[in-house]
Amino acid sequence: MSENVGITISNHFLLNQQLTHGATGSFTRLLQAMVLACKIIQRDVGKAGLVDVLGRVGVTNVQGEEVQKLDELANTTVKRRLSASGEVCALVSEEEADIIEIPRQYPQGNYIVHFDPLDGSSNIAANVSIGTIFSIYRRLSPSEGESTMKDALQPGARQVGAGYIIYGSSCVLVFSTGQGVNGFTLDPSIGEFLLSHPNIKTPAKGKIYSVNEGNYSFWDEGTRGYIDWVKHGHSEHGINYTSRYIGSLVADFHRNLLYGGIFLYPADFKDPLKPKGKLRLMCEANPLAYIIEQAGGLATTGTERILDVEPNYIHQRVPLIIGSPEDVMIYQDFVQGKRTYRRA
Ligand code: AHM
Ligand code: MG
Repeated sequence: MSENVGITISNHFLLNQQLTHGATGSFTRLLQAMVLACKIIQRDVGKAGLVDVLGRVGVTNVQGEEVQKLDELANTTVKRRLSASGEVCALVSEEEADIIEIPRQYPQGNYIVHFDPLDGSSNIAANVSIGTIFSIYRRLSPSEGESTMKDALQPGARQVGAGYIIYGSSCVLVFSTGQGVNGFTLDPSIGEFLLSHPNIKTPAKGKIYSVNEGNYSFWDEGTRGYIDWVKHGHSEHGINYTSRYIGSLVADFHRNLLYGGIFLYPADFKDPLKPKGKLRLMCEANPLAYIIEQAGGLATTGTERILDVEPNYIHQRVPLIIGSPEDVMIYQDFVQGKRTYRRA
């Protein structure tokens, strides 16, 4: 175990800043604002059943889904804290249709952050783990006036940092700035995130597969073949996969990151003319793809590395298959027709 286990997240940021030649502290201030936002959201999530924040408000967000009060609180909190950091020039939220401009009273920084303020929010009423996901880019042309759609639509490979917070049995923040992945757990008694999971590496192969099998009949043949093989073919060799699916992306991802395995949200053909994924490229797939690659795993659409997908619009959806490298490679073989399986 790293001797740094137990250090505070602020200390960790400062140590990293000192190691980065020429660092100005801007990025550290941005991360600290994100951490503060998440502590506030954690407090609100923890009180969900006590105050009148639980339940629907009867409006829909830009994705056509019902927005819940906690989504709005989380969205406002992230927006306010990041804007006030003075380090961002624009924000993009899963909850808002357009790029969010930074109010004039704050300095304009050089970073753009995409975020999903409260992922898995349909689970709130059942007290299931939910999370916040964020993805950080440097603007393409510093100090050239207002940031543009071009700044907001960079491929995931250009991220300079990404992370998520899981509001679960404990509150854990996992992030990477391109030098491995670290996890911090909130100690509520002192209000600090402490390094609890240094240098996370995902197992090369896992036993867990996580997918909403209710969509089975709407998948492409390769995906159906892969899941059939996972359930029936693989066990013929004496090794069994086990199924785990929470329906809360951060929670499903976090478990598989630590234990090994594969998470799939493939495109479905409910509309045969328009196959599409459900998860969003910019605020869900890219940040988790960045983290899994930093942890030794892979993330693909089935045919393309997630981090190489060229974004066309900020709320673009994409198939996401992510996890242990050997498991993801086997899935790709099925989707690309190099492997097939039919149950006898
Ligand atoms: P959202 O709560 O931001 O809308 O996120 C979408 C959620 C993910 O957390 C989760 O992986 C997925 O939707 C589950 O979808 P389904 O219910 O179709 O299995
Ligand atoms: Mg989401």
